[in-house]
Amino acid sequence: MDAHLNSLDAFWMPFTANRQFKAAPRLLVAAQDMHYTSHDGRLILDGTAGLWCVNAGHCRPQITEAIRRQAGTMDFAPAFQMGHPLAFEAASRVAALLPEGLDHVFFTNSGSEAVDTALKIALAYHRVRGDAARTRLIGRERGYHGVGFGGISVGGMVNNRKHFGAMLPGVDHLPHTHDLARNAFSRGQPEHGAELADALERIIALHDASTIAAVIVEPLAGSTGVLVPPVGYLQRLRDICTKHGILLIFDEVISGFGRLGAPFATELFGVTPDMLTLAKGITNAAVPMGAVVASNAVHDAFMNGPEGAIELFHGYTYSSHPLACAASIATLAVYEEEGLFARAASLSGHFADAAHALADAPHVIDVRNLGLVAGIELAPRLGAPGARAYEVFVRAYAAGVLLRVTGDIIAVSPPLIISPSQIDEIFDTIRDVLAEVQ
Ligand code: PXG
Ligand code: PLP
Repeated sequence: MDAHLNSLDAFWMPFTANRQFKAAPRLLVAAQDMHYTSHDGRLILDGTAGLWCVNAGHCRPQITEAIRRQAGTMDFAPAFQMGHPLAFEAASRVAALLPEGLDHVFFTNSGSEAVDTALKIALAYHRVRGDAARTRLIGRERGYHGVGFGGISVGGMVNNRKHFGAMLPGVDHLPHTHDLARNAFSRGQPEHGAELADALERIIALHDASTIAAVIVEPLAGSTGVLVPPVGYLQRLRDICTKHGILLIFDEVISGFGRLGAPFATELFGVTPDMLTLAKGITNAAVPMGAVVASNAVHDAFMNGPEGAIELFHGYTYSSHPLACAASIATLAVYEEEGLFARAASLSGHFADAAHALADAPHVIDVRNLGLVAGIELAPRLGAPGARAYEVFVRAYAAGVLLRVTGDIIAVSPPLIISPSQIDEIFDTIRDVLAEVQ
């Protein structure tokens, strides 16, 4: 076909109402620190850190320079039976941010690939230990683990699953922890719901522990509307998994890298999984990258057998891509030099106050928060679920603030460099917009 460079037709957009968008496009053309610039020249305050990923703010010179430098030094190096120094350095630096014993990092290019990788490692782990009957995987309702076949199988978002057939066999789901009747307007962790973890015991009683490989959950569920774990829930999952020899995987693609006011959710909650999955903030989103961090016990189980044997038959062309490694090393340095995880913690009180001030705004049925994440749930319009929140999103963008909505829930997750007055600007804009929508 002829190339019509200004046509919007060729790009099939992900997770987008393509026809609606192309009729009234919203294009971003530049970004710096807390702001995007739109194609019509407006500054847009970034209330979502891109898609929960630009934790240090946009176009930070230290990160941009590291990528530029690496692009001119070595564009690509194969990672299969070859190595390059930045891959080892990036892995060491990521491991150093995590609790003792989570010391081994496998690189991918996205969160979805990280999830599929972690599930494959879990299956292979049991097999290399002679426990090959452990093949069952347990996810959770309202979980989001990306869009690979593994991720949608253990995930719990109906629309992401129902179009795609049978997916992986042998998957069960825990109940989600969202409970407005008991926990609406909780500040921080909700009080009720630790007992929902006991559903795992019932799944185990049904199938027998000897058939179950792993449980995967987001410590804080982001995509499905900011579901904060009830007090005691994650520890109870950990205890049950430990008791039955089941691996526990925390998907920290969103909760990692300071989002919750700690380096990772595992540290914030004091619960240590056997593996965790990372992406997004690992490079400040400047170059795509994901990772699986494995416990020493998981990793070491593979390091038996003949020395010349490949231990894990898995990897991507772009695992540990040099530009991603350079971006990650620079990103972690910015986080550390600017104390951004501690900054997120110190801003979280003001952020919570600003979010909860919306409790009496029109349509609001819940406000919940943790660290620098807030979910504001709206009553759905009769017969049109999601329509009200979508209108809030469109109007807020017109008013100069980028939000993210899922169903009728507004999610706020700004870069960790945000100022208190910018926090106010986001929530004031939401309040103004809520007063306008029907
Ligand atoms: N796990 C979790 C917990 C995630 O949040 C993924 C895996 C997949 O990562 P990739 O890099 O393959 O997209 C995610 C991604 C949103 C939104 O606004 C959330 C994500 C991605 C895009 C939009 O809710 N989370
Ligand atoms: N498809 C074909 C035909 C390939 O050759 C490869 C990799 O060599 C892939 C898919 C996988 O691509 P990637 O390693 O980027 O995930």
